[in-house]
Amino acid sequence: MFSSPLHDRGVIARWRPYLPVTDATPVVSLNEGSTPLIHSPKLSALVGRGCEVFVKYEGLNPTGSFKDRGMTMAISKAVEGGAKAVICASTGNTSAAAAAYAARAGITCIVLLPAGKIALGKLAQAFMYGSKVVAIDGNFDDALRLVREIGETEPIAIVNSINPFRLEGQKTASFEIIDVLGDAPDVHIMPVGNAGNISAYWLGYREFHQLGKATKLPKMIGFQAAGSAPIYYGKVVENPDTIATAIRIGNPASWSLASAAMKDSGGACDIVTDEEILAAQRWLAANEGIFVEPASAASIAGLLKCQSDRRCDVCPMRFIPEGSRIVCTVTGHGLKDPDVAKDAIRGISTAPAEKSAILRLL
Ligand code: AN7
Repeated sequence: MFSSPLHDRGVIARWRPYLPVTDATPVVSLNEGSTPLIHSPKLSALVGRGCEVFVKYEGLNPTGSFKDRGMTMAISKAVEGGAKAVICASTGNTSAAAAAYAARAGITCIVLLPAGKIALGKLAQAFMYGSKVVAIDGNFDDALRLVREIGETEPIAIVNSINPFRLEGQKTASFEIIDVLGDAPDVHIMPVGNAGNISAYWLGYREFHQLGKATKLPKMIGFQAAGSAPIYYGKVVENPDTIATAIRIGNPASWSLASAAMKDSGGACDIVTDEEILAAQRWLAANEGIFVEPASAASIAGLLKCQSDRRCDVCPMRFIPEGSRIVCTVTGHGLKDPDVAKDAIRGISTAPAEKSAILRLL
């Protein structure tokens, strides 16, 4: 199977033949991608029935989320097109990636954020990477609408996932999974917010399948947060709400592409509650040593919901078939959102600086 010595030079270097770039494209990269696909024995045991579960740990990208894969493409193409400034709306991770890659390219980055709803680590990134930050009195959907309006009249390139180069970059995660497993998995589970990423994975899986690099296509199962689940409910959510602020989105831009991915693959769109998300986040950190942000834990919460002893009303599969290879994408690093970990920190024990006192506490 395909193995490349370019894996440490970023997704454009590694996957160049499959991306819309030419020799004239100035590659703006932070060596993103080639993230680990970690086998999870405990999740495999939980699912049972001979299934094997792997976690695609996208939090290990340069800015701590999968957005870097799309942003290396979007910023490279923006610079190729002569852009001096880029703009995005974001729930935090897109803006972190846009700010970092724009800094690398030496161009201006403007980010519109829903005020008060951005995890602390992501807000810190937007400022540290030197972007112009505007917090709007509205939610992500309002911010994206404003970005579209600004893009119509101003000479500023939009780097949200409505920019098709974003999905092109993000599809490389599927290529990497096929590269490691030697084939596509049977089932792929991931969180859905603005719905670009699941659309991009499906693009990547289909492309490698058509090229004969995979013998099958996975069933794509997307999980939305119960309070922000427009695709699941089939209607725009005016006031989306969830602890998983990354996917607090009521009117996803890639709605139809994502719906097609889930339907055409024989998968499904389902929901997980905030309680299920937080429990899965803690479980994954404490049992597999993988700390992810709440939105990412929606994948794991979703997998637990798909577990073999619970018949699913939503999914045409009803059960995950015996012996399935399952990949869960965990999209962002746990350190992005330190505030949600505060409850865990509250249990801290204090002791005088003496060995005996410490041993008494253990
Ligand atoms: C950690 O940063 O939409 O379904 O503005 O940050 O492709 O939107 C983030 C989305 C999942 C959902 N996990 O992906 C943004 C933004 C994390 C995320 C998603 C996001 P999409």
